[in-house]
Amino acid sequence: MPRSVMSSTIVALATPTGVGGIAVIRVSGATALKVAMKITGKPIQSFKPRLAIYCPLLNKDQVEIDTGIVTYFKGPNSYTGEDVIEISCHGGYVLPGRIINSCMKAGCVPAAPGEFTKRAFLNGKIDLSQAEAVAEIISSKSKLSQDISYKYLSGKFSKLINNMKDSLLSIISLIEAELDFSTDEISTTPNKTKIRMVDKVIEKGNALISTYSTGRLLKEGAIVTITGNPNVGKSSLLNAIISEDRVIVTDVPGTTRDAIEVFYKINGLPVRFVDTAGIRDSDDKIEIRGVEISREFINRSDLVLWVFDIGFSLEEIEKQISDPFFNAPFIPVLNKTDLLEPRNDYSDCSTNSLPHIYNTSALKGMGIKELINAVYNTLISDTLITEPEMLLTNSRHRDAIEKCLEAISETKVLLIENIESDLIASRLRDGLFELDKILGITTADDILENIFSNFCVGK
Ligand SMILES: Nc1nc2c(ncn2[C@@H]2O[C@H](COP(=O)(O)OP(=O)(O)OP(=O)(O)O)[C@@H](O)[C@H]2O)c(=O)[nH]1
Ligand SMILES: [Mg+2]
Repeated sequence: MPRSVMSSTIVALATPTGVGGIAVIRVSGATALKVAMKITGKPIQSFKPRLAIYCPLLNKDQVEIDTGIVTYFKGPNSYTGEDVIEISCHGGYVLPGRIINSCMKAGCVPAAPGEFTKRAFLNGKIDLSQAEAVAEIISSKSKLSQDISYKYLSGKFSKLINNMKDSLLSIISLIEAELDFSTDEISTTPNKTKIRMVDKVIEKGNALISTYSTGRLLKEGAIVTITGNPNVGKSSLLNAIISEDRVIVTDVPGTTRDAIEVFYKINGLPVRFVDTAGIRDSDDKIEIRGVEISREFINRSDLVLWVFDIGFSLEEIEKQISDPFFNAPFIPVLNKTDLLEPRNDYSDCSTNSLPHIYNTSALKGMGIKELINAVYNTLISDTLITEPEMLLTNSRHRDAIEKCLEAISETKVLLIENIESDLIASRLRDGLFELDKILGITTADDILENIFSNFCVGK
């Protein structure tokens, strides 16, 4: 069954809505050239592939309302693989909408989110992982994650997956040939060799999977929650980290009621710092809910800054951090150290088995740089420093690789035990099927719908 019928010619604004020098409107489909003629009043021979022409732009009543540049891309040499026209007109809130209306009068329908890229995928211009990268490039929040997304778009990731596929196919063809022909007809490959081949694929898959935690952090940003008792200086610490008075600080315990997320980049790593309500028992309905929300954030944090102030003795802090009330990794912070007598410095006191306690003064800006460095170093593993060729950023891809490895690891067991079976080839094919899902060759339609519906209109 065909995945979709692409009979309509679609139109959408490709640039953001609003005031801007130029807006770009994109039209794709079989009647794109007709649309170009209608909205410009120019004859068909004016439009040559890849030639930008300066021409009048007409409204739906054929009245000239602007002049602009129209470029024709003849399919299949276009973004979508279909005939495409790109109209560059003046920007703003009104004019692009009027040109789009004119295109609709000429037979276009409005494009659904991601429909241009979906058509590019369905027409074989790009694979599914590349299509996903288009959305990721647009939504990137850091240079690093944009760099990774571009590696996907340029096909580096697809190449890795295709290499794994090729290796699997070589093993499958060896095994299937041995099942189909007798030993007189073909020479058999020792199981040891086949196991080595399977191992190589498993190795490649595991290497990719090991990059996921860093890749995900770079793409989505790490969640770093600031917790601790009321009034220890959590909000002050957040303000000091981001060098901005972003959240409310008062001397009244229980000031922060809600979880407040603040986006910040450390050496290009996107981090969502979350300031939360101080943890304590309370009868106040709002505060109780605030504490619940704090706990929810803590549980899904990549890192927690667990803040104490100098009202706590070293023994109390050590007792608490040796038995944390949550599961996430954490950095203990002793704040308000400006109020400490010099001899009471806790920084070198904590025992070796416990995490290092960072001393800060949010008020005086002391120890903040060191704390930021510790956050960065804790979040980023060595993988980033050695810059692997490719970082896995997408949980759909990770799941597929994991399922692939699961299937082919089973075949390894059968090969080791010397069990000749159709099951070996069949499980290897299951592994292949999982890799094909990444590229969109065997991806279910509902998953495709879901992927493209998360795009913006016009891409
Ligand atoms: N001396 C000193 N005072 C600080 C420091 N950090 C915060 N404070 C003061 O401690 C009080 C509480 O600060 P907040 O940042 O509101 O504390 P919090 O932990 O967010 O408090 P809640 O939101 O109520 O849980 C304020 O009066 C701050 O000025 C510090 O490093 N040194
Ligand atoms: Mg606060």
